[in-house]
Amino acid sequence: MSTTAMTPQEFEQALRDKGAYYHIHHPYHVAMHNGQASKEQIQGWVANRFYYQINIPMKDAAIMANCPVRDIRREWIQRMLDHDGLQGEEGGIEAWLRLAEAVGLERQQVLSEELVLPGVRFAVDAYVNFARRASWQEAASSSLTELFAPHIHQSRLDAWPQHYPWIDGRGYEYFRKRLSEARRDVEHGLRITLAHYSTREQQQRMLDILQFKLDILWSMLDAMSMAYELNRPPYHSVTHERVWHQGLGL
Ligand code: AHQ
Repeated sequence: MSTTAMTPQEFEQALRDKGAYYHIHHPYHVAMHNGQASKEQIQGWVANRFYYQINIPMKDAAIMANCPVRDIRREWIQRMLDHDGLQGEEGGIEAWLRLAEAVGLERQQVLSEELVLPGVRFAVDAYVNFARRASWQEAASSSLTELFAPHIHQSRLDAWPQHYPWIDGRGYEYFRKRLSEARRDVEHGLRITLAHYSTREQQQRMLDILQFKLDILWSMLDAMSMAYELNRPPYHSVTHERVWHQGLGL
């Protein structure tokens, strides 16, 4: 393998080539896109992805806490505001709760985390804990799976209304909101990334970090596939009852 550092253009292309492993290609996502998902599978996805959404601001706060550079923090803080909202501006977490109601879920049940699968919780917690322990640059660059996010949000806006007329269209506001927010995030994340990783070894580490984040997104859908496609939810061989625990706040 070459030891010569990639040019910024080559490095960015190597990052974009990782799109081949993005969760848009996961069978669960493909089924939702093709109109083959049941109401329970859509609801399960929304309730489990809620746990990812409410952890994004804490992931970003961890990056902020580790970052001594004021100019970086002034830009990065916008991500937290995008999700937590501001007085009079609902934010992404509230918009996701509107999506939950639009697919027929009860707000309180989603907020309770009763439907969050262990595999989803482990994957999301791994992301937050990585952001707490890694350098702010490495944690910032791990958000670059969003290179591929505008496409996935647009694909839902294009396909879901026709396949799932039972979903209240007001719930799609979250996806519309992310189209521009993700593009802005990527522009900032790329600037940090292309400036930080200069040797070939460092660039390879960044590709490994991006694969780690791709694994997080992919394994979340694996857990949902077990529960909602294969009908093997946690402890299915022991009880028909839902077995869950309140988050430990670790
Ligand atoms: O809604 C998503 C979101 O707010 C974020 C923040 C960002 C990060 O900091 O890692 N990643 C991300 C993503 C969101 N939506 C996912 C989807 O499939 O709807 C995609 C995901 C990402 O690509 O990382």
